[in-house]
Amino acid sequence: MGRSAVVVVLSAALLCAVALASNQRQREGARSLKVTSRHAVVPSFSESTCSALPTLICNVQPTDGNQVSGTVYLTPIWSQRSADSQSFACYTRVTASIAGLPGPKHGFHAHTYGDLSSADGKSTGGHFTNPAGTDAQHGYPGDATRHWGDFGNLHVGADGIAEYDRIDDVIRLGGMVGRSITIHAEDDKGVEEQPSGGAGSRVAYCVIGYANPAVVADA
Ligand SMILES: [Cu+2]
Repeated sequence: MGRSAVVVVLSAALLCAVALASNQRQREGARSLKVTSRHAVVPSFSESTCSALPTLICNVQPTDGNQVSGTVYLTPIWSQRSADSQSFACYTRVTASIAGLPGPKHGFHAHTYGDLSSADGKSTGGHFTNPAGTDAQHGYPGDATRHWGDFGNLHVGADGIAEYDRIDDVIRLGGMVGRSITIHAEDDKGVEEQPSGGAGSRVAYCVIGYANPAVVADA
């Protein structure tokens, strides 16, 4: 094979690897503003009802011995059911900006209880599963099976901040009030690691509550 042919083959392989890594990050929940999946549990709100739903906030604080801080927002968003669909529905956009995580990846979940009384974070209980009580397995947010609380992983950027922004097509905004968000010391391994992704100890947590609209408008 000539030298230029080798360069072409290597370039194609590199492009392939980049595309695969990007897909994996989306599956894990790093960033996806396209609704991708087949979950059909969103309520049939009208656009005006959807946009009138309250924004939720979770002010992240560290568990004992950690230095994590940041904010998570859950906001209603009227969005296409899929990239090529003319049909819209009311989904929840989850955004976060978190400092103080060593990286590279940290499990990011909604847990069952809004109880921050234990310094190690265990008082938040396990993953928030579907309130209807299905026996869904743990997974990443883009997987066919997942818990409501499975938000995947936070990816820490070069600046040390973990940014997260994705439209979640499974959770219902109203069902999240009074639950918690928990950030783990290690990465969430997804469906391979049942029942909760094997993400290790809890380094930060917060209670999900109603955001003050005046403060959100100023932000
Ligand atoms: Cu968790």
